[in-house]
Amino acid sequence: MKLKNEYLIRVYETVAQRNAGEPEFLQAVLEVLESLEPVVEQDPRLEKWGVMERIVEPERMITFRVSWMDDAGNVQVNRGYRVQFNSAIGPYKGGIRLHPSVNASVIKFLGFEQTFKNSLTGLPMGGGKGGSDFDPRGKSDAEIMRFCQSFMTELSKHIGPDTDVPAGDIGVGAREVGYLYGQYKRLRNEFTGVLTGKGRSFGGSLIRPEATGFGAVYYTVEMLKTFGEDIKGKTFAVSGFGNVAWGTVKKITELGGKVVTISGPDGYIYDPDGVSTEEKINFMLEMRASGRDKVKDYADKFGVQYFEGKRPWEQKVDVIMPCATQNEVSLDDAKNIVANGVKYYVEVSNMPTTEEAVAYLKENKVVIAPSKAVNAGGVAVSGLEMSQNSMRYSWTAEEVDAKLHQIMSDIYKNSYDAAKKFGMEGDLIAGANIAGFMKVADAMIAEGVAY
Ligand code: 2IT
Repeated sequence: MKLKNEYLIRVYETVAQRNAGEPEFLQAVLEVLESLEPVVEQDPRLEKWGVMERIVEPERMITFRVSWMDDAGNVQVNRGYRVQFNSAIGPYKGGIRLHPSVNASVIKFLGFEQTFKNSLTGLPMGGGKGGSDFDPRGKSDAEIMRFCQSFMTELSKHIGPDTDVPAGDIGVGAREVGYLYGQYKRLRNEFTGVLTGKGRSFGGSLIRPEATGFGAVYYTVEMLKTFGEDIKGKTFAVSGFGNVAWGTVKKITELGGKVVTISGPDGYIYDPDGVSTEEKINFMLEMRASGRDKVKDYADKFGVQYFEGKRPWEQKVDVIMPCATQNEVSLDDAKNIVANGVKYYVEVSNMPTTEEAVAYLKENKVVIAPSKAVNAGGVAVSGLEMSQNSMRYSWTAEEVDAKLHQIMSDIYKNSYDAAKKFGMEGDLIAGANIAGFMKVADAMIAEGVAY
């Protein structure tokens, strides 16, 4: 632990004790506290008003049983979660993740990160996250629907358009949001913007499916500008083939970059011509819809190399963009990245880098762009979906895309400036943490010690 400030050490020790056995949550908290050290030293209000010990403790955490019946008539039981982490600047907002790896630690790390990310967008959204250890892989459409209905039956008691607005995340796309929304409406008899990422016909925003990936690339373009570089002609290693990877690949290709890898839980593919034709990019959607979760299907279809059980970080490229899940880049991967002379490392999935890997990349002067800034475009367009729902109106794709673009440029600039202000110019991780934090902290002080 690199913390030196006594107050922060005390705060972290309490968090570590209170959340023992939750490594992802502690990892996310420690990274933020380390970045905030210079801020805490300069601003005595933070200790006086207990901002740090409050901000690391969720306002509320709901855990519930989700029972549902599978197609064979067997009763299945999963565990559901919703963490309502921080409401200082707006209603709780954040996705629902359906994946066997979901547990309290994962949900809390995501909710904690979401608080700062949502603040960075400049839109009035607090931090929340939810999910279940339900595994959508191999489930029928009817099973997915029954699960979503059961999950929402409990969740509906805790959310609302001015209280908490869930959305998608890993394992939750338009289909699942539709089932969740339908059940909420049936229980409440209210047509409101209680979820985002909805289908177009019932209040979804244009560009929401593309938003996370597009936003990540807009951020990357701004970052490259700082170094006098252009995205055109650059090669990219991307992981995953889900919604986020898809939007990222689509926008990189459109702007003249070339993505040479995508991956799945089974391994990765290397496509020297780039995942760049419409057919190839659309095939990512087909692989996702198939529910097989195998990127080998891409290699079989397009006759490219497939690396079973490996991750793409061993390939020599200009820019690395992990788009799959947390801690998908280890110290060994970081060593490969440095050995290959990669200069830019852009996190797109939430907290994709282990602590040791971040430290190694930093030591070796790789430019690191942090996920809570880079992937904020997804929740930003969710925020715009909330605005449109409140107005009972919808913007054109061009209007939403222009707002997304502006938000991402502002996030880059605000992060860059915040780091510079505290003597850490070029540290985009610290910059994002500081810029996201300040707004939430100011609101928490202004609103008094209530939560
Ligand atoms: O991690 C994320 O920011 C999301 N899964 C999107 C959350 C949202 O409310 O759109």
